[in-house]
Amino acid sequence: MPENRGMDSHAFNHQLLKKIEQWGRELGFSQIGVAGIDLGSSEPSLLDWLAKGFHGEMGYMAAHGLKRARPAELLEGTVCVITARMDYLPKNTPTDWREVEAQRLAAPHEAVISVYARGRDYHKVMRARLQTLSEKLAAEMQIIDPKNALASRVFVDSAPVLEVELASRSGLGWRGKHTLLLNREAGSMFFLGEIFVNFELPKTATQEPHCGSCTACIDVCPTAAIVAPFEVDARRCISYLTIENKGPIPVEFRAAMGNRIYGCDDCQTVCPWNKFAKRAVISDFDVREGMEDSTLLELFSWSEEEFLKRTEGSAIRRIAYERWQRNIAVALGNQLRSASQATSDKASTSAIVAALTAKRLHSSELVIEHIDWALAQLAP
Ligand code: B12
Ligand code: SF4
Ligand code: SF4
Repeated sequence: MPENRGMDSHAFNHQLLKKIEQWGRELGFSQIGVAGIDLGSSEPSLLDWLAKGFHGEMGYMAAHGLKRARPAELLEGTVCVITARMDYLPKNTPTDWREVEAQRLAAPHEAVISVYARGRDYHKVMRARLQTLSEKLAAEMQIIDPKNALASRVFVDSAPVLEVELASRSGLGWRGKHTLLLNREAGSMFFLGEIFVNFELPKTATQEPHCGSCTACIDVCPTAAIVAPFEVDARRCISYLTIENKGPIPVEFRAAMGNRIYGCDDCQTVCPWNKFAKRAVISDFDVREGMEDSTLLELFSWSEEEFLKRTEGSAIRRIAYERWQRNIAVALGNQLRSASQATSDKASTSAIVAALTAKRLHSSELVIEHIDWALAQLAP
């Protein structure tokens, strides 16, 4: 605990928290909280989730064992965690965006990329801003007491941290039945990040849950991935299938993917609390060209070079060109099925068949298998 020139430590820590909140706002964060480090009550359900194999190929989820629920084992000396959330709806999002997203999903030729991935990669944005926040804090601590250095570490979506749990314990919202964090004023369209620190701050109050008897997210999920309230089998989730899964997409989920080619927002767009979802205050999440309102055929025509150019600084680049093509091939198969069933849409049918057949000549085995599946969707 830094010495504080006569002020009692309680008042001092409150004042410091107010400063952190102020810096947070200046850096584009929507809310700051503080959580303790005892996540012991989450350990059984984390272990249960892993034991059921719900993490699929995400080996890193199991690799850290219970360190994930024990912040002080991840960074020695951690006594509390500063949590932050950042709203990410792009600035130009229309008021009726949930209907607009539903219309996109209903138009089989459209390429649907999850809203969070249409702008700059949030890992980069959040990490850089949390790092700045942490540096401001370190400088402040130095002024107060040069003998007490801040030891801290910044996390954004880092596998070893139970982010939703920390955020919910620090009052940034409550955990919805889809397992994501929800907030009365902001829905769930925000990212989470944390700073682990080696000094005490006043813990912020938790929020009451407000899901009530609603089950909209569970009912809407195209692949029944929310196997029970608060429990997602990642292996069934379209977000996992299109982003994390490196191999073939299991055939049983391909039709349900529809035209979703990167991530999925269904359980969030249907959530009544997302009426209150907020636009980002920074421009990093502005939609990049091609990431909204493109057709599947347009995106499928990108060469690897074009893919790399267009996805520079975007989270989409993480899946690389092969998985990008794999995902679009599946969505094109779904478009082909609906176009070939509608007798009036002969032009689309032949354009899709031509694009798939041409790409097949220069693709990897993985992509070829998905192209063959797509071609087989042509109604007789
Ligand atoms: C792995 C991961 C995924 C996996 C698994 C998701 C999942 N629900 O577990 C996949 C790839 C599917 C995924 C998808 C998405 N993700 Co993700 N993901 C993560 C990551 C890295 C870890 C989550 C985790 O630890 N899961 C493991 C399980 C055990 O943890 P849990 O769900 O928190 O489980 C707890 C409770 O559910 C409870 N529990 C478990 N079983 C049971 C059973 C009962 C009966 C009860 C009562 C409770 C209970 O106890 C568990 C332990 O606390 C976090 C970042 C992080 N480091 O935390 C981001 C994170 C959760 N993801 C995020 C996002 C945005 C998404 C997507 C919306 C992206 C998209 N649009 O495609 C989707 C949403 C899918 C969904 N409904 O979850 C954001 C969520 C922000 C928010 N507002 O909450 C995070 C926090 C990343 C970030 N830094 O912003 N994700
Ligand atoms: S992101 Fe999509 S597939 Fe995953 S749980 Fe939500 S609705 Fe289901
Ligand atoms: S859709 Fe309903 S049950 Fe699901 S998170 Fe939102 S309020 Fe909760």
